[in-house]
Amino acid sequence: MTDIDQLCISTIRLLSVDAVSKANSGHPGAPLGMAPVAHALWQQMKFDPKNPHWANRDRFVLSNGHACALLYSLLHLYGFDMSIDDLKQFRQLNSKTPGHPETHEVPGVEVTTGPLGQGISNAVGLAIAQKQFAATYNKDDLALSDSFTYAFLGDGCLQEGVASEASSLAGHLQLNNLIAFWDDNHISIDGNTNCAFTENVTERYKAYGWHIIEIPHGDTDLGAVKDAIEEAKKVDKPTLVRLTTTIGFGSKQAGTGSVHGSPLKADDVKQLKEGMGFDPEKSFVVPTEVYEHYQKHVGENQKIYREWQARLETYKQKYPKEGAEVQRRLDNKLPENWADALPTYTPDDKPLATRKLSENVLNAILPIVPEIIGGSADLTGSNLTRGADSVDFQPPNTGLGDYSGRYIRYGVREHGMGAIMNGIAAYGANYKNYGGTFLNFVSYAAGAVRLAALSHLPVTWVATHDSIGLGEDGPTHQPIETLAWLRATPNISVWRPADGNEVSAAYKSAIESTSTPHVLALTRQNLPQLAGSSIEKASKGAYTIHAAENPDLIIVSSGSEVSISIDAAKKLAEANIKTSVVSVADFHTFDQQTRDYQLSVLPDGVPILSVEVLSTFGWSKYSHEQFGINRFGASGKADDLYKFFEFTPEGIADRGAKTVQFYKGKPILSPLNRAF
Ligand SMILES: Cc1ncc(C[n+]2csc(CCOP(=O)(O)OP(=O)(O)O)c2C)c(N)n1
Ligand SMILES: *[C@@H]1O[C@H](CO)[C@@H](O)[C@H](O)[C@H]1NC(C)=O
Ligand SMILES: *[C@@H]1O[C@H](CO)[C@@H](O)[C@H](O)[C@H]1NC(C)=O
Ligand SMILES: CC(=O)N[C@H]1CO[C@H](CO)[C@@H](O)[C@@H]1O
Ligand SMILES: [Mg+2]
Repeated sequence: MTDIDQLCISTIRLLSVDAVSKANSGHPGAPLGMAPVAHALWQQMKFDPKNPHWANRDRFVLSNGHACALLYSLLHLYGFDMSIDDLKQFRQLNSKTPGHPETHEVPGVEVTTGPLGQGISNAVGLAIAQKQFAATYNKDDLALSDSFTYAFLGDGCLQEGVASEASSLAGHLQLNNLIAFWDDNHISIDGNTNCAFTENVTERYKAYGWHIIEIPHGDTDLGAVKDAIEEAKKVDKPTLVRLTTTIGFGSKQAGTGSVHGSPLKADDVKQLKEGMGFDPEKSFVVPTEVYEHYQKHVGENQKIYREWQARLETYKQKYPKEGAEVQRRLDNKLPENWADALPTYTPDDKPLATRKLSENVLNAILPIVPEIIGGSADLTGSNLTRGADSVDFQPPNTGLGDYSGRYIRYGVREHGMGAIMNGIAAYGANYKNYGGTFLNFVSYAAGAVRLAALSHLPVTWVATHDSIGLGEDGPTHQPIETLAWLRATPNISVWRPADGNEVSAAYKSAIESTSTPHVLALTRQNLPQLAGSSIEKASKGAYTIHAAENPDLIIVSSGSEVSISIDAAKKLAEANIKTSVVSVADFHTFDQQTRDYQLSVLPDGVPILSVEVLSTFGWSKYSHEQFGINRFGASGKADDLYKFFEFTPEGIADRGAKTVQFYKGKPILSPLNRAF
């Protein structure tokens, strides 16, 4: 280790410690332990702090997101948009240095991390996207994409199931562009990892198909880090570097759990600074040589960036068709008029399951929108998520596909799939990626779904078998609370389309989305094509699909219950109860419409009944009375279940009549009209 290396590492350590101390909150342990590897790794990485979204940059993922003071310090030293004042605002309200790294808040943060296990799984998605992009566009004489994905992860990440799912797939896929550093410090919050985490991790990762490199002296051996990166770049597998370090290196609490997540005591900071030759009275100090050292690397990287730009220009001249497509994608624009390809339907078209209608959409748009890639968690056949001409994304040597393939076999790994989808979306290049599973099993991926919403990633869950309508598989498979949970999550579009036009509207919203994840809840059972639906109307989220003049009752419903509700409305009309039906295809989209429009759909003065074969939780937002299923479902034929739970025209009409009776003579405000 040279003097300048030592000075850089000390600076990273002390910036991190000072940030945590000033906030009196945060995690000094891992930044102290990982500063050397961070210093050594970032010197090998390709990125330009002034163009943080450069498509061919190397990606860095801090899966142990609690160590974010380390990341913020690096971003500052390398000249990203991160000032010393930002570091001083660590963990304060509205700062650029939130308590865990948030990608949409901080330039240079590739993915939002903190929930352990997610980051390394996102990294698998980033690596998949890079490989897919490279295989699609690179030419023998012109490589547009040759970047790597690097990740740091701790003992915590390695204990989380999601990381195992994603790592297993990464091994199968032979993602040799993925290089991960395990901070093997034997410590987590409860102290020594020997109390709960004793398997042979490297053997486990070897079994997944990873290449293993061991660095026993991670506190000091910078050369080994450089060598490891070189070696990892040569093998045909993802690499896990087991880097043995000391948590809280240099602190009096070094090597203990107490340094994981508590600011160092004042006297500890003092001895730490003195030991490193820094003035103990000063904070947030960066020696000029340190800035200069990092700036030199930035200068070299900016040259590489300019060379790449020139390469892109050459590419566009030499390969005009692909070049235009690449440029379009880098500009985050969809192909012009792509939405014209979305199928539309009339009531004369035959009844179909919305999962089948979803397949029709995919078959129509996959050929014209190359950035749509997708996959399924081993339910390809029943979820109908694979386009007719799809090639699988697979290592060529398996004979199962190649890396330009656009269909990912996720295996039975919903949570891993969700986190990988997030990583693919975070890669950029306009990727629009979807993953299929049963709606009920989206819950398995709750951690990843929530992070997609928090970090504004436009991923799409194709969630089939969306209710008791799946029938015989029974209550273990029938979602009840799932949509309430998803609709309660901020910033997710949760579509439950009622027919083919609404399925097309749902996909239009999903593909055009740049920052909102989508869940498309689709049926197993056939549904009729409805009179009065259209892509345009459904694109407002909710609309009157069956209108009565001066209605006595409005039924709001979604998906498979819309057509039954329309039949109920006809029955009610015979009993002189004029009933309109509103199809609520997506709460989130409807909530963004103008108040005037919303109130035109759900006006004052009319009692409103919601109808959906799922939990009623959440529907009081749009209705006075709710008809749903607030218990688990049952195993049986779908038709029998609908009868058993009384989701028939008669059963709905009965609740409708009772609603009208109950509200007769009472003043009725639209549920949308509230005090604030
Ligand atoms: C999913 C999840 N569960 C729990 C936590 C709380 N948590 C934060 S750090 C941590 C321990 C992590 O240990 P390790 O990865 O070894 O980090 P180190 O202490 O070595 O820095 C835990 C349990 C979390 N952030 N995410
Ligand atoms: C893991 O297994 C390998 C191969 O058996 C062995 O060499 C190594 O010492 C083991 N590591 C631990 C931490 O047990
Ligand atoms: C939802 O996303 C929008 C834009 O992406 C953002 O402005 C808003 O703050 C987000 N809301 C929540 C609750 O996260
Ligand atoms: C191929 C496949 O997975 N088929 C499944 C389709 O969905 C039904 C209902 O859940 C299952 O019973 C099938 O096994
Ligand atoms: Mg640890």
